[in-house]
Amino acid sequence: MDNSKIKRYTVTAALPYTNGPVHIGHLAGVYIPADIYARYLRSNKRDVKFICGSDENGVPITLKAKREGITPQEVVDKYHKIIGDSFKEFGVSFDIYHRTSSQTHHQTASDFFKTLYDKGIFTEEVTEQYYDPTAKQFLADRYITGTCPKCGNENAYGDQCENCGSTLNATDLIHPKSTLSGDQPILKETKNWFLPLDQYEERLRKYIESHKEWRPNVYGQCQSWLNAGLQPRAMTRDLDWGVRVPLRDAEGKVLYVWFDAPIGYISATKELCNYAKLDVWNPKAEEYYINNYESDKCGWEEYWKSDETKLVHFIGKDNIVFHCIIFPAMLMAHGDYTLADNVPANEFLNLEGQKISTSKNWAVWLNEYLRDFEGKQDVLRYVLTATAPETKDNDFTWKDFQARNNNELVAILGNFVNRVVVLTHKYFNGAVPTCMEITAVDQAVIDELAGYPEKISASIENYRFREALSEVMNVARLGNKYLAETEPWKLIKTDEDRVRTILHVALQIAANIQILIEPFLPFTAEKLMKMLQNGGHDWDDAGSVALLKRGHQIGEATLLFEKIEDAEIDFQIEKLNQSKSANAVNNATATPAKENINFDDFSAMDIRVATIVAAEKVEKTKKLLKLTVNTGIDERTVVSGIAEHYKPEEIIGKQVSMIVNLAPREIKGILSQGMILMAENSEGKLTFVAPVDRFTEGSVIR
Ligand code: B3M
Ligand code: ZN
Repeated sequence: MDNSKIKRYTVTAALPYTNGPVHIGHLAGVYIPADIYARYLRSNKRDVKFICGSDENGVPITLKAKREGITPQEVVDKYHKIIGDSFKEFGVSFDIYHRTSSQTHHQTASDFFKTLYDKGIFTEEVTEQYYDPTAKQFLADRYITGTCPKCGNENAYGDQCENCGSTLNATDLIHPKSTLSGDQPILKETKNWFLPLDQYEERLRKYIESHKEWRPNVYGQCQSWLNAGLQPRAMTRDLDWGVRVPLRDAEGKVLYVWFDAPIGYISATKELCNYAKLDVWNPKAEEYYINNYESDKCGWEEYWKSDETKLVHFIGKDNIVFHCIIFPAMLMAHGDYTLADNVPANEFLNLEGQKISTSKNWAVWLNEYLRDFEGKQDVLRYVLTATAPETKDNDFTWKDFQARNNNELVAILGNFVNRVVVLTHKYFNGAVPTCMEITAVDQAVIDELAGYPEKISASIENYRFREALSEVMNVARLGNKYLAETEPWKLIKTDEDRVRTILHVALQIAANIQILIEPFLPFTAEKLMKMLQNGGHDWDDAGSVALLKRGHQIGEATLLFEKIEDAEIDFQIEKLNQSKSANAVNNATATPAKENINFDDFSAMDIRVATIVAAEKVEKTKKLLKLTVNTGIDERTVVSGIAEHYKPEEIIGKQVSMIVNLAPREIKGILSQGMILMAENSEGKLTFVAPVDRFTEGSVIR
């Protein structure tokens, strides 16, 4: 977009699903880069609205509620607060953190849908969907389990088998079961409204192709969607949680969560501008919304419907299609709206070499981080920006976190600022000394400094935040190099005037860092502001060496960063290892597999179907039963350790599997000739392994 045309910016960050807290992957992928961008724009005195909120509709919320035995509203209330607090604590500077369960949102989304409906955009389609007659409701894919047709996993979901990774349709499942009642669901016809994406394909292609500057991962994904051909997609769902479909014949239907969620950006902007206020909200009313808007303080429409507005969506890579294809198609269909100028989607952040997983607790949760590293928000912001997954998946490791803190933040940035402030106090009682005579060395530093703001701006405006941050660190490196070369601590005895100039220049470098680091490390910028007693500067002032006037009194030296010790890192690694072993217990209750054997080893075992014909307790033992077994070959005695699980009279007549060629052993004076096979679970419970149907004794098992 032509920069001279831009009057204002609408910057959005993906609305997090409100079914759990946020972790470092969210922060690195979306919220830190978005915050850097918004802060940078503000520092440049640009008009910006930085928009976010909770995504509170959709099936994941209702599932979470079911699992926890609370209502969906309780789920979203809980996590809206937790997530909102985390963002605040990490200095993510949204102008509004809204929520899609709000009245303004329901109204806006409903209104949007109705506009499209009235324009005749949607196609109506009747399809057959699974329905639970007991629970009296249609079943979202995640509410159906059954046997995977591909791998036979009995606990596959209606949309996916987690065992073999196949994407499924609910109707593919063998023996489908409703998770609500446990009953087999029936197929029932239902009507839904579809957005004919295929009709927007050409316009979308033009739109995408006019943005060749987008990140290759984003551009490439859009191309592959378009090349595969777009299909109509249902914009309504049979569900009882979400924004109700504002039509008379749509009882029990809500808007598809990916229809309403991006509209959440718009409703948040409205809320921010104090726009939509309804007198009454009566979902039972014939009309679901009444245009009774009160005021529009900041003019929300300017932020969405003007070609002088630059709209930028910050998202993770799994949301690309929704922001680059579906939402733009919705906006095109509506007609009045501006399309995004860029969608800088990040790839994923892994943790210690593994995919972050909420369910496996393989994550660094923001609330836990703050408990363990109190006041160290900027350390995490720094590390997550320095290792941001901008072009490919990246890995967060605790060792790297420690190294970047100790070797970069402490040793480069903190060290430079500390030295300058301490020396100024020591030699000049904390007053900015006068700049005396500028030497060639000073001039070279001043010139280099002057070039940084533009370089950093260019990186930020092109969404290369890692690069931008490393340039800011180069300013601190420049400062350190300058001090090392000029050695004011040596000169002070012989040439005080020279020291005045050096510290004057060095203090200006520190004041520049304060401005340039603010979008990235706002807490550090704040500390610097106090230390230098330097307020009121913004991006335009950076590059200058006249930020701190001579005689200006600076504040006390405080440490910007402190070393992180091995013990703190070991503790974090240990914590992760614990979730790893907890997962091993929870997920795979089975003991690990034994080493492979060859087929001969297996076929050496003679396993047969046998029937227990008599059973009695072995005296003076708790665990043993003496069994008489018909093996088909003979009748023989076997001593078996099952007395705590079965009474002798219970098992007479039972069929079992038995190894008949195991060398006989004497147990408690009884010769045991063979072994009965038992299955044992992780709690030590035993059960017989038997043929499913009654079978002839002596039948070979192989
Ligand atoms: N809540 C998906 C996610 O958290 C979704 C983003 C909505 S943005 C409009 O990945
Ligand atoms: Zn499968």
